[in-house]
Amino acid sequence: MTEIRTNWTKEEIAVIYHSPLLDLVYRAATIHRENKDYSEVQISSLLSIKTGGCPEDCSYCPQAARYHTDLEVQALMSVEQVTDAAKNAKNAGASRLCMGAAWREVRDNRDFDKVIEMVSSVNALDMEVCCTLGMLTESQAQRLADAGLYAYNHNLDTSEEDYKRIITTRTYDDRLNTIDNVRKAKLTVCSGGIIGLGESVEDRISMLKTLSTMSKHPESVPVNALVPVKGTPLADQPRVSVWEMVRMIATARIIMPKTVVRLSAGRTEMSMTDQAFCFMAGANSIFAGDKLLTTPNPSFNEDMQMFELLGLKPREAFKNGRPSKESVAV
Ligand code: SAM
Ligand code: DTB
Ligand code: SF4
Repeated sequence: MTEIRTNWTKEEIAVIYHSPLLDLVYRAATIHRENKDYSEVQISSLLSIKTGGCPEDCSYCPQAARYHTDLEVQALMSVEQVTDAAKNAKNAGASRLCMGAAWREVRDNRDFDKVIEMVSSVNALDMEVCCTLGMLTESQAQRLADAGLYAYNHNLDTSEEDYKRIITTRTYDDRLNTIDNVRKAKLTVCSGGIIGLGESVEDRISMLKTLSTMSKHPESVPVNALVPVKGTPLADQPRVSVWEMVRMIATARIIMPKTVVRLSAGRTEMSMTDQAFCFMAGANSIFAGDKLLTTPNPSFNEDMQMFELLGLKPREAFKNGRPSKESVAV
């Protein structure tokens, strides 16, 4: 078994990232096969439970109130609506539902009480429940855990050095602090980033270093390609090439061998061959369903055809135990 290291240096990560592409993919694929059932892919379904009107200034995000995007703002959904959506996602083959809210942070109010009910009700369907609600205190993380939450998503998005260029309304330390609070509540951590924001390769390596030197690696690392949205400051960013996605995924796989690496936003622009390369490089999770939070995603049917063609199979829920057990793996 591959050793799990939390002392990676930027230099070591850079050597891996810049190695000849096919060597990189071969090494990542080898590690993937040693550590995981490489044909199993976790399917998460995303649901935007509260859309738009966010006070933050994340320059990639269509949901920030200050940018003029064509987004329809929607108040918090009802518990019934969320439960119905979760049943549909489960029937379509998703083992995890990730509920996203366009909030800066969670507040201890009636809306949070409602989210707690949503978590219990989706958990009762035997699905892994994930939330991404912005910043959290330790006691809020604990309340979510008590309600049956499995994972909390909180992305670093880019490097610490590059953060202020992308977001000014919060700091990198705010982000790391929430991730700590999530860990203290014994939830699993889902944290990754976006490529194509105009960052340098050094920024990508720096973000990978932050993730891979956490005292425990995140159980999932989403790798998003920027979906440029009209009205946001990053609307005119060129799309990243698939080879950059492959390099990010393969490097993440090599330095965090047990982590679920999610090929996240940006799949509508990728061919099946492109995606096959990402799976070869160690990606073992996707977001499935026609929509991410607010932007399009390939349909379930297309994805199932791709799985069939590539010989991949959806991973069942709670394969590594429930969070109430002491040692939850990924
Ligand atoms: N408001 C919460 C927060 O920021 O943590 C949760 C929702 S937020 C939309 C979740 C993540 O979506 C962001 O951290 C970012 O990584 C990703 N995201 C948002 N807009 C994106 C875009 N246009 N392209 C790719 N990823 C995006
Ligand atoms: C993650 O890393 N990517 C997802 C999820 N975590 C919450 C969100 C992608 C959002 C893409 C833009 C949108 O659809 O609004
Ligand atoms: Fe708000 Fe999250 Fe979008 Fe930032 S990424 S504007 S915090 S919804």
